[in-house]
Amino acid sequence: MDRSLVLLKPDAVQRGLVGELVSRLERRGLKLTAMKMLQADEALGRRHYEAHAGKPFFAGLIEFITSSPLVALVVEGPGAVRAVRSIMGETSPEDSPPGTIRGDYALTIGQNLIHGSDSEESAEREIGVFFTPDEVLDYDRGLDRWITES
Ligand code: DAT
Ligand code: MG
Repeated sequence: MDRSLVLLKPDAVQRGLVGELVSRLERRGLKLTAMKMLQADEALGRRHYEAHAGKPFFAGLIEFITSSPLVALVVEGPGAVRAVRSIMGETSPEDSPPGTIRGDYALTIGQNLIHGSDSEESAEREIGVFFTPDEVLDYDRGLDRWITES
């Protein structure tokens, strides 16, 4: 089954939006298979955002992601990567329409509340950055027959 790593970034935790954002993922039908709160250190931040190393915003990005606790989740469902991206909106909140998380709750690219993997390959890599295999749970949800065709 398709999976995505989701981070509810430090601004989401500080603003008390964790419940609201998790709720949007759940309501879409995505299954939560792992979730934890943690304080990312610089090494973890750099590992997660390694594709952005060397970009002008990289130092600020690492400073932000390590500035306060975040919540990391794994969500599962058909097309999970694209589903999460569509719930998030665009990278810049300015380009994100109302109805998306960034379009409803964020104003600036540097504090855009949520991370979602951009491909299935990055999802698998990023899940490994935040979770050990035994922390990602495998369980049945009875309601899945009402959400996904098998
Ligand atoms: P996304 O988070 O939508 O996947 P990304 O992977 O391109 O976006 O970039 C990761 C994060 O880096 C993004 O959420 C916010 C920050 N960022 C990206 N582009 C930026 C820019 N031009 N200026 C400042 N921060 C930026
Ligand atoms: Mg990205």
